[in-house]
Amino acid sequence: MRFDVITLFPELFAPFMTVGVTRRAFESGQVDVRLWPLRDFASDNYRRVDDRPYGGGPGMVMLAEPLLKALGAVRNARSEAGATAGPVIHFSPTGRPINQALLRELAQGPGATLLCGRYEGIDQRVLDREVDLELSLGDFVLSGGELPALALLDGIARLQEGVLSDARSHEQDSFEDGLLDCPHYSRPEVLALPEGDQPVPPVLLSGHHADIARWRRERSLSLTAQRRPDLIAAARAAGRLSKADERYLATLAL
Ligand code: 9WO
Repeated sequence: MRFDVITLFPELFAPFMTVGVTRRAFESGQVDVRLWPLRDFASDNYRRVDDRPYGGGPGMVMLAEPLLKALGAVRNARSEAGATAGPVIHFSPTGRPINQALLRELAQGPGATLLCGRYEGIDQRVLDREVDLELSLGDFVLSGGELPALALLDGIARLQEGVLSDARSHEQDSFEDGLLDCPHYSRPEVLALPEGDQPVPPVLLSGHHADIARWRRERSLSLTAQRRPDLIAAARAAGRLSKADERYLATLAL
């Protein structure tokens, strides 16, 4: 699949796309990311891409014309390459919250065009005419849409075939049940600390795989019940909780 990213800061992308388990997906072209430096689409001699807002006030607005030119160039390039157009996505706290179900959908599609805002934002007429999907990482403000774009690309890259080992894909299957993850431990068995030693939960050293699986499930259930009761309700409504899960939840004092 192909992602076209329109941004004032294309140099932010390579550092994330050349490291870690997702590197393979980007370098193989499984997730083919094309960067479109917005300044290349400025029309005046100063390569201007922003101007003052009508109505006054602080800050600058991203000009419509360079953005429309860039979007046009992306559309042509995708069509020429035989790629499906795909949605144009803009990142904003007013957008729809990104979740794992949306990442799975996008990971199965043709990709998208990612529009990264800067300054006070993009001329509204561009958003009205061109944007299919506004996506949010949560209720906070950043200085640009590049980090949300990278978050989306990272989440999609790790869903590609062959990026995670078999064992980890199974782990991911268990996140398909929509619960928070259980805690993880590794060596040493006892961590010596000034405040007192911290042992690894003994069940994890027992070698009893069924007991370990049950312990992990119960840690997931109790953490999710405490922190995200909405996810417990959703898992229950979707029939993703077993009788054993329900019995365990009933023992929790909430
Ligand atoms: C900023 C903003 C603040 C309050 C209410 C709505 C808002 N929309 C935007 C916005 O779209 N800003 C543009 C992109 C330009 C300035 C930097 N941008 C941005 C995106 N800041 N924060 C985000 C963002 C995107 C997704 N999830 C969280 C924050």
